[in-house]
Parts: sequence; C-alpha cells; structure tokens
Amino acid sequence: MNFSESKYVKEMCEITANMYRQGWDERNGGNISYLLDRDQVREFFPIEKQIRKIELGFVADEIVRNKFFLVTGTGKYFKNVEKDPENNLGLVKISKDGKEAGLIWGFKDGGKFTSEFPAHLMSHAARLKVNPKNRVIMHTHPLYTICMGACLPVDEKEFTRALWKSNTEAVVVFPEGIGVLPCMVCGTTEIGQATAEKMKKHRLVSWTNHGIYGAGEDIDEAFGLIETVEKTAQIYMLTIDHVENVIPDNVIIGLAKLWNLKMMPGVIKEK
Ligand code: 2HA
Ligand code: ZN
Repeated sequence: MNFSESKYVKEMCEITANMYRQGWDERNGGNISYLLDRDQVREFFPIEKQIRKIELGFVADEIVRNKFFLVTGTGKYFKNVEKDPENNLGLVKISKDGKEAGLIWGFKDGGKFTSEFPAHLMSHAARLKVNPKNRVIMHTHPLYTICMGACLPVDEKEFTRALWKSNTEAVVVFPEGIGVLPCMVCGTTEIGQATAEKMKKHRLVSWTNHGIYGAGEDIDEAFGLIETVEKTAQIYMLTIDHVENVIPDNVIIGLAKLWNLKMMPGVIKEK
C-alpha cells in the first residue's frame, strides 16, 4: 500500500479538515505532529530511506532521536491537506545526533516541517517522559480560547479555575489544569522550551494572544482536550458580562471525587 493511503495520513487529512471547518486554522495557522513507531513506518518504507536532510536548528532531546514523525508543513494550509497530503505533510526521522531530520515521504514541493517543530519535538520529549504512550502534539488557533486568554491575567490557576467553573466537563477532561504562557515570539526554541516545561504537568498549554497546544496518546485525545477547552471558553466569553450561575466549588470537588481525579492543586480551595 502507498503511504498516502495509510491510516496515519488519512487521520491527519481528516483532523486538519475538521479543524479548518471549526474556524481554528486560518491560512497557515496550526500544526500537528504524530509520532509513528518503527514498525508502522517499516510497513511502507525501508527503514534507512532518506530523500533529503533538513536541519532542525536545535538539538533534539535524546528521547525523540531515531524516532519518526508525520508532521504538517511550514506555510501550508490545513484547508489543503486533504486534497494534497504529499505536499502538505512530511514523514521525517530525527537523526541519531538530534541535529537534523531525514525526509522519508512528503514535502514534495521542497518544503519542510512547521516552524513550530521545536515546540513540537520538545513537547513530545516532555510528554514521553510522563507518558511513554504519548503520540500527538497539536497546535491550533481556537477563537474563544484566544479571547479568554486576552481577558484573564497570565495565570494558570486563574485560567483553569475560570474554565472549571464554566462547564462541568472541564475538570473531568483536564483535572491537571491548563498551562499558560505569556505572549511570546512564536517559532523559536525559547517558546518551545517554555511550552515543554509546561507539558511536564499539563497536556494543554495556552499561548496568550496566539492559540493552544494539546497533547495525547492519539489524535482524538489531543483534539478532544482542545475542543473541550474551546467549548468552555465559548461559554465563558458568551456569559462574561451577565453571568448569574457559575459552577460551585463543591460541585467541582464532587466531580473530582466521583471520577477519582487528581485536581491541579491551588485552583479550588477544599473546605
Ligand atoms: O504554523 O500556527 O504558530 C503557523 C502557526 C504558528
Ligand atoms: Zn500558531
């Protein structure tokens, strides 16, 4: 079978089209990286296959070296992935020394991976150390999440609390809370390091005035986290000026007890 028809490429096509239709990924906004296992790649390619080398511009953590990533391309539009995956996506293998990536498939017009690849690889490394089953890092620009970040102080406890108090699903879906970064220059190793630092404790990281990162064992988990934040942020923003009822602390605590969740400390005060 051709890799273009593989389950992995299909998953990337479906999710980018879906995210585009949510209105989250205008123009070239958003990027996704999907870690594939050696055996999953070996089904389609000789393991040493390399079309060309691409410099990473930083040294990747040991845990992601020799690993394979299916990743969206820089300057490419989510809108177009489904029509032409081989141009808009690439499959790369991180080199043994962590300094470059070998292209195995895709980026057919000479392109390369997303400008946010440092943040992706560093986040993969951070999540893999917490959960060896993590496979996906997803970045996107959801409208209400960005609005909410603009309306709140840059404070992850306050952001988490505002989310948990707006939607009963929120504490259940992300009991560890959301990490928050201030507005920073994107596409740099600095924002990558800052994101990865937050990823040690959170599967979600808000980039103030920009968007959000989600991590998961599969595309559904990463997407599900982000769509829950976005739905909740929509509730928050649509009620902000006239809210009568927010979720009481005892209900949030009750939900956490019911589902046996370990809540981010310091967000809700246990009485
Ligand atoms: O790839 O979303 O953060 C475009 C972006 C940059
Ligand atoms: Zn972005």
